[in-house]
Amino acid sequence: MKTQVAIIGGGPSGLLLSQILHLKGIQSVVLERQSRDYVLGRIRAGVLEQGLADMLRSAGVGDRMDQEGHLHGGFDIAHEGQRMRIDLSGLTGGKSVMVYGQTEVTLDLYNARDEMGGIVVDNAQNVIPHNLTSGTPYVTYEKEGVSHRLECDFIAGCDGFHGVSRQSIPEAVRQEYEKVYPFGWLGVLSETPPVSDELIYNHSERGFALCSMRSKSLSRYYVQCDINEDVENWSDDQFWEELKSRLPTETAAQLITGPSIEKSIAPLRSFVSEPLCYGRLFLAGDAGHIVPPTGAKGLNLAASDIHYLSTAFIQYYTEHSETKLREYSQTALKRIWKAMRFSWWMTTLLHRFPENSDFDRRIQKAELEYLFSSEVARKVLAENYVGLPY
Ligand code: RFL
Ligand code: PHB
Repeated sequence: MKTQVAIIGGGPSGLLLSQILHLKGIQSVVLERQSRDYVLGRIRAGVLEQGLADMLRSAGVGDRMDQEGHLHGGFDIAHEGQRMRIDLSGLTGGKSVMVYGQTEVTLDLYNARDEMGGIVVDNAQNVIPHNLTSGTPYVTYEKEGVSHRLECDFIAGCDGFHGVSRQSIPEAVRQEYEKVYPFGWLGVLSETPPVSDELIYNHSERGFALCSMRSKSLSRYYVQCDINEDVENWSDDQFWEELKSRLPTETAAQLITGPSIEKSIAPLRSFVSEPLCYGRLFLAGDAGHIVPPTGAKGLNLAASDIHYLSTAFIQYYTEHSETKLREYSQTALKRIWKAMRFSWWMTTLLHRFPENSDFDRRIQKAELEYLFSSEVARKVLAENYVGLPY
């Protein structure tokens, strides 16, 4: 088989890239290790920046998002029993975020690829990129015991943090920057109405908690938990009790609880691998970087990578110029590091760090009080939360 761009990974990065390239007449094949049901069963992000929402619209996959998603013009931060609204729209000249699940984005992209005859190979095993520094790269994989070889002009590594693409770049070429946080997030999805119309990020002595949602009847809640915690040790009742203990009293009183329909623990990590390219291989999304979920930036960063990378491929195929491909890593990393800083800052602001000294705790309290008292501080937060320009 031969194509122009071989895409490893059928998550949001890979599917969006394939969809955008298709609309410009550029061929691609997506190789996904898991089954489609597995990919669509993963509960992940819920907050889309305007830049991503606009990209989905111009890629022809924004209709359901516009019908079923919810625009949020603000969110709350709670601290010491007080709730403070961050008026995203008022502080950013009218910008907002879209609350629409990553699962739905992925489903819309799969449906669009199917309708347009896109090739997405699922259950592709042992995917290996080859000949990266030559003009003739290719990818080998196995499906149902049969070996395949996919020849291509370029390889896009969109296979997430645990994928094969980043590992294919020689260690001597890769520079990795990492910060692992000493806690995780225990998340619950429940068919209950959200406790509030907008998201609430809660700082409390017992640790961080987030009240989020997918729709008017589907809630997503998270509590900071120990990194070594086993999800099996958390009954639904325990989860709700812990969540309530971290919310302002009035908010806790309004919380409607119910059985969980999904419960999982995610570790928190900041990670960047530089550069994002090696020969004809280009990394995008979680394959090249990870942020802790506190700033809601992971999926949105994947989208900005795909914006830069698709623009570069389009330039290559329509203008025969490699300029943007050569600049891709540098251009994408500039925005990535700003989102790294913001996600680290929001995580530091809102979590309980076991190793923190009394001094560290007073600084954290001062930082929260500054945010509650200064519109300038809230403006900086809002500008980053809605998403920096591409
Ligand atoms: P993905 O989604 O991990 O997809 C990669 C795909 O590659 C496949 N794969 C392989 N395929 C072939 N061969 C191999 N060797 C392969 N290895 C892996 C995988 O099966 C998978 O299908 O990466 P992508 O596309 O770059 O997308 C990134 C986002 O998924 C991620 O950044 C976000 O989910 C992060 N995130 C959030 N981001 C936001 O922007 N807003 C949020 O509100 C938000 N909340 C979250 C989050 C992530 C969370 N978790 C679970 C880490 C909340 C949570 C709890
Ligand atoms: C979510 O709804 O899953 C979500 C929302 C905001 C975040 C992280 C996760 O910052």
